[in-house]
Amino acid sequence: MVKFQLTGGQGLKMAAEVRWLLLVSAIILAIARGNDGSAPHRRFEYKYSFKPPYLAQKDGSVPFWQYGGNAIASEENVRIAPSLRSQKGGIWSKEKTSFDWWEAEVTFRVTGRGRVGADGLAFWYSESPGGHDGPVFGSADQWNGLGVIFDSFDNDNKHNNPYIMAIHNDGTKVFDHQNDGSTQLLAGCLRDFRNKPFPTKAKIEYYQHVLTVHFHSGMTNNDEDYEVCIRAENVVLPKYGYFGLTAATGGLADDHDALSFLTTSLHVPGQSPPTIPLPIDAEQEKLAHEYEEYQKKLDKQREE
Ligand code: MAN
Ligand code: CA
Ligand code: CA
Repeated sequence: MVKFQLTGGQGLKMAAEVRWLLLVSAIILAIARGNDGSAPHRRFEYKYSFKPPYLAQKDGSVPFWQYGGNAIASEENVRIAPSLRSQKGGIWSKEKTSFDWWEAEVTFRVTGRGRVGADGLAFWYSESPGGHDGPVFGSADQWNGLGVIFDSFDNDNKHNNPYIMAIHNDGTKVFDHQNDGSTQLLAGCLRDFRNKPFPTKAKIEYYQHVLTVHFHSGMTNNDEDYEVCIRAENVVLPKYGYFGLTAATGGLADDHDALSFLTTSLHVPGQSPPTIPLPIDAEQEKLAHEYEEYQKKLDKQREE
């Protein structure tokens, strides 16, 4: 029998080379992960969120948001447009964002008696608020930013609605309502979101210029049942913007209700942190103060 054997010296040299190679590839992998592999740091952004209970306060206001048109807010939800003809409504964050990347989870219901309903609901991230009586599902046209539109009604009669689509606008595009924006969309997916047993949900993520839209059909109340609807790379949105939801009806109508809007800012690991954190004592003092102010406001409301 012939045995192949390396001399002791060669074996050691090989082992050292293999180890070196492994180390180098591990370092390369680690660097690559830092750029796009590792999970972002997440922070809940209460100033860009609303949810029940006490979504609206007694005076009808939604903290940190303004709404108008035919929108009505209650403690439970915001009816952005009701099931009456030619209605338009909208709700927009009062403040412009100050973080680069984000995720917004919108829980909503589109419901109506008809086999067909109209016209739909839109999520917005745009450089300036789009108001509540514009031509694009209640919002202003030629917006600068992103619209994710839940278009119920098949205006172009292509038998492809309800449809979910993302439209990126740099302020120049005029939305083509007659053709359901079919030549303008970045990407989309055919999904029925009307009259579902549980609320439907959309998770819209913008992280390092990648836009992802996940959709939950509302067929279950299981949070695991999200599906990818849109993924687009190299998306460049305005650095900061306002979040909004608008809805509209036309000749046909549905109720368009938003149950919650939850925003999370996303931060690239190892990059400049969002804010310089206060020392724990100062942070607690600040929170205590904010709580006290909030309590005062509640007491005052109760008196009234
Ligand atoms: C009418 C018009 C359209 C609208 C449909 C459905 O045809 O108001 O703009 O899309 O009704 O509401
Ligand atoms: Ca349409
Ligand atoms: Ca269509």
